[in-house]
Amino acid sequence: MTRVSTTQLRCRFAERLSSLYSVEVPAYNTLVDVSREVNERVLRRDGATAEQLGSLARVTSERHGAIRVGTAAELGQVARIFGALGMHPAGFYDLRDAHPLPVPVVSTAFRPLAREELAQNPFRMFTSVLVPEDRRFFDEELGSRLQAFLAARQLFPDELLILADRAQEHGELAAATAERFLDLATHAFALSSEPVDRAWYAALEQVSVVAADIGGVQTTHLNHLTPRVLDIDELHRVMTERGIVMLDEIQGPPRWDGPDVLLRQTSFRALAEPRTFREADGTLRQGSLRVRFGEVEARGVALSSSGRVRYEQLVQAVDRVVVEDPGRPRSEIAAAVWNAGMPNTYRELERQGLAQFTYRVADAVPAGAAPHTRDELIDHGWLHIEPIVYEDFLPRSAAGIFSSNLSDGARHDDQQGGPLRDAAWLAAAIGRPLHVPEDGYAAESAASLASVSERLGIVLQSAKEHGPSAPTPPPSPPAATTSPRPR
Ligand code: OOG
Ligand code: NI
Repeated sequence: MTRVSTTQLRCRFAERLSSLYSVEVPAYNTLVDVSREVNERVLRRDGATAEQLGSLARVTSERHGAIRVGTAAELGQVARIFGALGMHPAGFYDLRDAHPLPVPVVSTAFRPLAREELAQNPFRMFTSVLVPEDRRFFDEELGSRLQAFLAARQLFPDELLILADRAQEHGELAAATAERFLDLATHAFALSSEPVDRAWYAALEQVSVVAADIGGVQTTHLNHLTPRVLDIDELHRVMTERGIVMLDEIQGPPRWDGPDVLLRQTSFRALAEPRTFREADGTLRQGSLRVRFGEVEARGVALSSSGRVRYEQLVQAVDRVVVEDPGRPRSEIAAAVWNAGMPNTYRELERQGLAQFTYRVADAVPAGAAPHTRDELIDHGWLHIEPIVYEDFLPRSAAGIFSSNLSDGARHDDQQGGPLRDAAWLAAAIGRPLHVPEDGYAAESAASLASVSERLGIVLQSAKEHGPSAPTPPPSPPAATTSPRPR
């Protein structure tokens, strides 16, 4: 009997969701088509270097989705479903004090962790869970009603969860069972045609559109499905040419003189989708909701912990100069700040220990190469460095993506404290450990250096991480600025 492995289940699930979303949100197709065109063009333009951060095959089929659930219990169930697909929780993001708009959720991403699994299919799901106990958003009364509503619904049928556990336990399912599992899993993330209770939805919308999207209905659904492109500026240009209005801002690092770093994302605004509403008197009426949108992303090299410190400093420097020099486009300011404050080659990022790389011994290393340092071997061309691609998300970009699609602010009372929701809380809700992205990249780099050391018979030191030395952003008058909090 044919068996379907968790890896194959993940590939098929990603394809199923893509087919589903292309029917539900047709503009997604345009995004996918343009992404493919842009990727092929970049490959022709840049040759082999285009594939330094992943093969064209991987990048072209690469997607991330986003879903939102209401409770720790629902999150735990989601973890079982994704566990069956070889996707594990990585990273913790708190969007409740996000700027410009706070969102009453905390998030993680489910994704494959091992390099080989990522190469097969890196499908990941940004997953947010609502915090109805957070009094900065929900008063006592609304918060309790919300909790009762959420406790009474069932997002995932028992059969789906049982099959998920079976797949996880055995690492595979029989072919027919796999089909059943994929049908149920895909259906669980489809937009429901069940009528939406108008008054209840509206009450939550007063607090936050995201709260209404999560807790205003009996089901969950995919919020977006994001293709990856090799040149996001080019994609932005082509989409605009085709008449799809993209948001002006690209979240994350700017276009600058250096290589792609971490993650750059942009989206088009949520489209009105027809939904049926149940009115207070019980009648059904057609209406529409703008909740789901299209997003696209470009991925770059992962940073080390000192690189992340540097990144945060640059983010703050950009914010500062934007305030001081409101006439100048943000993208221009950001490029100047980055060019001044971040080394603009892989070689230099590696030398300064700011970004993460793996190491490969060149084909022809002369005898006598041995008594050299890591730097010397690289400079002689005997040791090649290869960037490790960033597989995760950025809290500030996520906040920007959320808020870019919210028309108005969430009700938010800063006088109230919020309940503690941290990585440990999330891990407990899920019932399994949370992968720490930075540790993963560091370990991969260190393992690669160790194996190269062994091969050459010498001990190679990794780049000494530079301390959080301040970069040199363009000078700014100290008065009249409030430095934003790091996020
Ligand atoms: C998630 C927003 C964040 C990303 O790629 O950073 C996100 C959501 O809207 O549910 O998708
Ligand atoms: Ni996203």
